[in-house]
Amino acid sequence: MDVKAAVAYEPGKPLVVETIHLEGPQAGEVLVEIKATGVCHTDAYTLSGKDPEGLFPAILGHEGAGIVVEIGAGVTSLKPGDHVIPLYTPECRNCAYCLSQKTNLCQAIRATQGKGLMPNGSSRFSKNGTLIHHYMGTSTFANYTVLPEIALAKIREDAPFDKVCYIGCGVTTGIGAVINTAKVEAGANVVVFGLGGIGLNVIQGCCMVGANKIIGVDINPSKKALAEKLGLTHFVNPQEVEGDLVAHLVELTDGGADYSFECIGNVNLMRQALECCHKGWGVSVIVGVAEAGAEISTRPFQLVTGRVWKGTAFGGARGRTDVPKIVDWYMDGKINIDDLITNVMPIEQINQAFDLMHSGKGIRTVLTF
Ligand code: NAD
Ligand code: DAO
Ligand code: ZN
Repeated sequence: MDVKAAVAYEPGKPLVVETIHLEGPQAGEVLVEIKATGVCHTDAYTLSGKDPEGLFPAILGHEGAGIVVEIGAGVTSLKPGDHVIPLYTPECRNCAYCLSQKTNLCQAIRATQGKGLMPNGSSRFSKNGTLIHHYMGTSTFANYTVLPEIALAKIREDAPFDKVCYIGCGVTTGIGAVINTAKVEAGANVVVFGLGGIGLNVIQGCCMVGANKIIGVDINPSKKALAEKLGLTHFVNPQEVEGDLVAHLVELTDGGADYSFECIGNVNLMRQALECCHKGWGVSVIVGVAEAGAEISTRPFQLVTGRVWKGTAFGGARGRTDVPKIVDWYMDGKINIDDLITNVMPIEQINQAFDLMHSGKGIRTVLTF
């Protein structure tokens, strides 16, 4: 079938919105009509050419929501008409990783997903016979896309696509980092580095679990107001701190943070996030994705004296199980998504959406089809 897609032909070049060819779903696969998709920093990172796993040409996009149109042979958990959110971290419930119950990093289709292909090693996208790669197993910058059944979370039908698409990455990553990875408890003091599309969701997660002090660190003061609306108790602009930022944060938290989250992707800030944690028990979670080849460092004595360094992917969420629950939280008014979606525009304006993101204005742009 012909589909409308934003094609990334070359690193660093604008996306081209055009008609391309999409093959129907094969065994274990599902054809989905994408109704809305968010634009995330990870798409921009891959488009920049800095992502060592980035493949071109490709259909980027991993934060979508849509409707099942057709199912391939053997698909049992979904039917045409179901509303779904694509999962870049699938959940097969059958591989050693899923069965371990210790991680959300399902490996069932990892090898082919990383090569921009469907599990049988081929792509469903092409243009004039030339292969176009899938991306993160999702490729939501197209009005129709094909995904493995295990990479789709079925959600309720009254949830608005142009809001809940954000649960496909940012919301789940931020809230999940708090609930699943750090397991922040009521009364905890928390420091969040970076108050963007991820960090703001860490704040709402902290607020949900009843954290005490929720301290946000950001060089952009325009992030303060929305962060406060979501539960931030203290805003720290490092450029206005006299002296050492870590010492300032330790003082603010009466001896160190119980939990900290790095939501920027900067290895120097990852170190500060660890070192502002409380001696003996403070846990620091790395959420931001640093540039390929970057390395973190600290004095080992930081760990010897009880601080713990962790990381999280997709907030530790098991997508098919957890995403429908997060959609319910939104529909029940327990989490705020509306205020974080600062721009909605048609897919034709996708390059403007990337420009907006790079400008630091707004939080999330959602594209509609
Ligand atoms: P964003 O650009 O919306 O937010 C980043 C924030 O950091 C901005 O508010 C910016 O002002 C602030 N900032 C930048 N440099 C700073 C500095 N030196 N000191 C203090 N603040 C600074 O980005 P985002 O969408 O929130 O994504 C954050 C990171 O999370 C990215 O690296 C992204 O790739 C990553 N990410 C990780 C996962 C995961 O599963 N681990 C999922 C999605 C995104
Ligand atoms: O190796 O099993 C694996 C999974 C690797 C991908 C995990 C995703 C990490 C988060 C990247 C940012 C997502 C937008
Ligand atoms: Zn699995």
